[in-house]
Amino acid sequence: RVIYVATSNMHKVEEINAVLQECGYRVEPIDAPKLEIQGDLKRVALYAAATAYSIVGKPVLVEDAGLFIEALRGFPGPYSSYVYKTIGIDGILRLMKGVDNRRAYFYSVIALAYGGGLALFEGRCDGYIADGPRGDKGFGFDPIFIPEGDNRTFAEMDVEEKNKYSHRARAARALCSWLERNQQV
Ligand code: ITT
Ligand code: NA
Repeated sequence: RVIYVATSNMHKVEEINAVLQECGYRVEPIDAPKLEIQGDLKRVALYAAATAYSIVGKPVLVEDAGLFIEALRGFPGPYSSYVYKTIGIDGILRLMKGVDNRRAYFYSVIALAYGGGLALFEGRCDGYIADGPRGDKGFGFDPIFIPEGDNRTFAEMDVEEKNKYSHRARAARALCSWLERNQQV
């Protein structure tokens, strides 16, 4: 069974599919506009999913995520996409220079729009900002994020390993168990 996903990020598609195959679904990217409004992740995802559903008329999901750094009071948070494209990993490392508290978390919301309405799923992964970038897998801030319980960065892990910890995999697992109980999607 197929659920569409409004995203331009193929890493997300791969990560979500690795989880959804366990409940007999897969996502397929469509190029419905995921309006790049920024702000509260839940509201952005719900709004984008509803908009995409009004265009495609079939079950569609939107995943929105961000990196929240404790010492920076949650920055870049909902602005992660913009911050990644502007100051990037180097900029974050500069802001964190000499900062002892390296605690951070990734947070993901998945909004699903279907004939029955909207559903929302969340996942969180706690961890630390590395002292420098390591690894070349994954995307975004993966080279500087170390999940709790490991000492490698996400960029040093394969998709299956990252999915043991990641915010997105946790949200996708919540979606999976919901799908198993809601066969109308
Ligand atoms: P969409 O097309 O789905 O919007 P995106 O890459 O812009 O893809 P988001 O807006 O959800 O994704 O994510 C905002 C930023 O947060 C993203 O550009 C990354 O820099 C960062 N990010 C989110 N999830 C991440 C992950 O699993 N690993 C590393 N960085 C991540
Ligand atoms: Na985005």
